[in-house]
Amino acid sequence: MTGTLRGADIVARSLKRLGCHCVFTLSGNHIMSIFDAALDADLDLVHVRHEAAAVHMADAHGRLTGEAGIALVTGGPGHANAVGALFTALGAESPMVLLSGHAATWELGRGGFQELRQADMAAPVTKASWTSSATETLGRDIGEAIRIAASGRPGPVHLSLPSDLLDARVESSAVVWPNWQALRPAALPDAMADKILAAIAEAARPVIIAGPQMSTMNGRALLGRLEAATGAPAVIMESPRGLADATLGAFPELIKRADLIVLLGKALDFTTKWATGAAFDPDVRVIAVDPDGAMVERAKKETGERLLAGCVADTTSAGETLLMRAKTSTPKLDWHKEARTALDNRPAQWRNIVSQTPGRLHPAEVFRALRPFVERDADAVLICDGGEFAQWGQSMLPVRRRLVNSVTGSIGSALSFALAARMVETKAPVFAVLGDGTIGFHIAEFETALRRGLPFVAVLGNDARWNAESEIQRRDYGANRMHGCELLPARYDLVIAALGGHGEYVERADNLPGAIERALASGKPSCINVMIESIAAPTIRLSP
Ligand SMILES: Cc1ncc(C[n+]2csc(CCOP(=O)(O)OP(=O)(O)O)c2C)c(N)n1
Ligand SMILES: [Mg+2]
Repeated sequence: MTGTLRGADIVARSLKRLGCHCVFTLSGNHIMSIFDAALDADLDLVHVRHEAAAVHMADAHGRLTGEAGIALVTGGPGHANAVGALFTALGAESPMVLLSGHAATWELGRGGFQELRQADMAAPVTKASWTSSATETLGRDIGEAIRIAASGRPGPVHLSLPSDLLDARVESSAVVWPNWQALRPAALPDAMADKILAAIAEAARPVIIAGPQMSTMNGRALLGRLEAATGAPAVIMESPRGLADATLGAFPELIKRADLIVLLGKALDFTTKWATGAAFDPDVRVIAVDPDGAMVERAKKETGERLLAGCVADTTSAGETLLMRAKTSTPKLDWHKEARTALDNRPAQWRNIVSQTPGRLHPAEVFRALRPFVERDADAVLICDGGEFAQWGQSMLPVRRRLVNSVTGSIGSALSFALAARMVETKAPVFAVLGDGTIGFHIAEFETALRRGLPFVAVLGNDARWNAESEIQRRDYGANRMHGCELLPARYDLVIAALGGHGEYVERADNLPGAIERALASGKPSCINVMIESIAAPTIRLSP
């Protein structure tokens, strides 16, 4: 006698079996059976205030742990709210799965409650997207979703779960449990690794560009070792600002001189300006190593004869193979030194730049004050989100663990990221640097953080405007045509205090260190509302 099992229990148990103990979720009719099943399966439901926030949290969990984060939302409107946030996870190459409740199979095509073509809707922003079709195979579907999310170039996967399949009971013996094993990574063949290393050795000015997937502590460490072994500066490109990402210092001047670019899991796209045109030496050669054959093909199409080699291989394993076989190559000391000088370059005047407006700080003043707090703990997590203000933070705060809103440039994820980061990192400080426009997207997640006892410090640059877009108006249409981007200089700190968190209001630079200290000491989710000047993001050049 084997007994029967309910679909929802199969889902909950499968998640547990696969090591997913925590699910970021928002309730809804279609998924209440899974909430019920979570009790017996001992799943921790972190319930949030907007479905997109659940996706952002699963995204942050995926990026920080390397293991798939799970978001669970209800069908129809819940799913629709969640989908936009998948774009961020896709751009960040983050392993995560969105599980959405779904109208019952018997309702489909008949105007069922919240019936929507959910899988079609999520398809463009996921690696795979489908609807489960039988109760018996729900577990297998979940295993498959997680496997796809974590394999090759990681990314989001969507699975819709019709409510009748979740409610149905099936014989336990008929259940197909997930049999998840990571796919063996596609290896970089030794001969190809040697060819790439030889090309790097022969090049005078090689640069290695890695994709967002490498933006983890392990990924950064691997790139650091590869750089040391080959003498080729290795950078991660994960910002929509592309070559002009302030994190990369005077990168445009460096890349223009490169004679070889090795793309290590970095898709040739708008951020790299397709390695073509005025930003590059017309003869620069390119090597593309990518988990996705389509990206190798794209590199061939974009660079033609200049593509020295292209190979499908998983990024981390390719990096490890290169490192293992790089031992004999000779580092290029001069080029490497020049490159590091460009990448680490920050204008000297940033050290003493001060605001010209009473009652408002310059962004550089904010990050000069924040830097010692970030540097206190090597495990600190930094989150940067929004427009111009956060760019200063990205540029001025060196950290090992950083989450940005991805090459998609989709703003609004910072608070959700901070909350999820605190669940992963229980000791070191978590700082979220964001703009006043951006905080509005998910400010209610402070309530989630308070309810769950998850402290972090949000450093809010309040210039009472969506400045990134204002700057575009100033540049393209003129200072007298700037409109539709102004906001109130609102007291977001009081909003957070009213929710029960810790709020600080700062108008003077000398008050900021004390405010940061108090926010950290409060042990609460905190918001330091810093009134700032509207200043464009920095651009960094070697010579002024
Ligand atoms: C989801 C989304 N909506 C809109 C935009 C366009 N956008 C990019 S930055 C920005 C302004 C951000 O304002 P704020 O957070 O106040 O930062 P600031 O630029 O003022 O420092 C906007 C509207 C976007 N990138 N993503
Ligand atoms: Mg702003």
